[in-house]
Amino acid sequence: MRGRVLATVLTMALVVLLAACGQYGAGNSTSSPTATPSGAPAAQPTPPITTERSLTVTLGPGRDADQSGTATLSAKGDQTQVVLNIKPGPAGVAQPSHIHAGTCSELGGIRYPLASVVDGKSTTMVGATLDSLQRGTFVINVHKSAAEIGVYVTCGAIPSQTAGTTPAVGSNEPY
Ligand SMILES: [Cu+2]
Repeated sequence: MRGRVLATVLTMALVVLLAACGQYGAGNSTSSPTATPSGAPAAQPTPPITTERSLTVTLGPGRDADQSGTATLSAKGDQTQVVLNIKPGPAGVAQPSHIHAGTCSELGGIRYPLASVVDGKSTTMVGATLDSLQRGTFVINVHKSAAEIGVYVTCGAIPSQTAGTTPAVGSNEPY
């Protein structure tokens, strides 16, 4: 008799406990899907600068307008800093600029986007070595505005590196 009462009490206690646990669990079940950032460029730690090589590219008149100037490319470890300094366009207007494959007369696809030029200036860290930028046939091209992307205002070719006397243009293109 006494044992049965105890068993009943224990059973009820267990039920209460389970119910409490269930409620507690339900109240706390915050199923937050951990969104993994995709597509965001991984912030690369600044590598030690082993080579301080830089070169200046002359940006001539574009196909449709003339905001000529210069681009300075500086090797920064496995990145390249690209600083554009061209004739300013309309004040405050962002002018899209890119490193394109191809030549200024035959522009290819965008290889690396650059920070839009504003008031003639733009600075970008490109995730490619200066060496690799010089192994292909690349140009820097600036557009009039986002709305008038088809209007080219300045362009200049990144000089290709030549191994020995034979220009190996595009032969080592890793992309
Ligand atoms: Cu472009």
